[in-house]
Amino acid sequence: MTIKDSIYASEQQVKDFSFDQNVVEVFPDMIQRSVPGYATIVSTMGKLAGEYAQSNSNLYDLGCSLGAVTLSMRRNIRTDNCHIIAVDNSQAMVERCKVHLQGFKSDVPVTVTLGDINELEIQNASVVAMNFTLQFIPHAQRQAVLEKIYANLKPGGVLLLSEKIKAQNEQCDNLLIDLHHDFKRHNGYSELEISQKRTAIENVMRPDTLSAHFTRLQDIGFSQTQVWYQCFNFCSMVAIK
Ligand code: GEK
Repeated sequence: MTIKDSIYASEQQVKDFSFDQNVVEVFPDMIQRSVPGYATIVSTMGKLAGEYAQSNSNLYDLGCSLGAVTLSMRRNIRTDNCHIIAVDNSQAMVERCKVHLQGFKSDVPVTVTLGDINELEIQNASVVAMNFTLQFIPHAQRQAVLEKIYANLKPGGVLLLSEKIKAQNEQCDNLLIDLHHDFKRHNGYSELEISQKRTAIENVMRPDTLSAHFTRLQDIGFSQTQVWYQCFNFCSMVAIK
């Protein structure tokens, strides 16, 4: 059963957003009502993982939350001897993710690990998924995280990267933000909820522009980079080694 997100429904002293137990309880409803195209993004990341998974390799779901992308990748893997490693630095998320994954059967092994992506060792990867996670990593560490991913991806391997993005100028950025807030209104969030969530998230989630993403990915060495989904300020990319 999905529990409705009402975390910011009452007026409160807004603290910085964190992925704690309260968020875990409502997370499926929260992400689905807040991220345009979330279901499409998750299912397509699974399909892309199925295309690019190489036999005898690891697939990573970094910032896995409750394991939606892990499940989607697992459903699509057709090659032999693949192992999915799902990582999150929220203990509450990891615990719930383990329980959630037990509800589904598959021959593909999954390891769910509590850990910080900044310190994680990545090995022998054919697919690395970051579905709205890089945006929570401090700017100063993003380059190093992506360099580590690139260095440990097999040739032909892919990074599947979804991010909230910032537009190139203030006018366009406000336009995308307004459209996103309309989407949230349409999904039942009140003005108070929208504004308190915005305050909670602004210090912890810092989006980059699309061109900053592309420049960084190309500088690191990815040979192909492509946006395959965008709705308002939410976008999903694939970067091929
Ligand atoms: C989904 N991918 O449902 N190390 C590990 N995990 C982290 C770190 C870090 N340094 N920083 C943040 N996280 C999921 C949705 S949510 C996106 C991802 C959102 C984790 C954090 O604990 C949270 O679970 C996740 O990244 C981001 O497809 O809620 O907007």
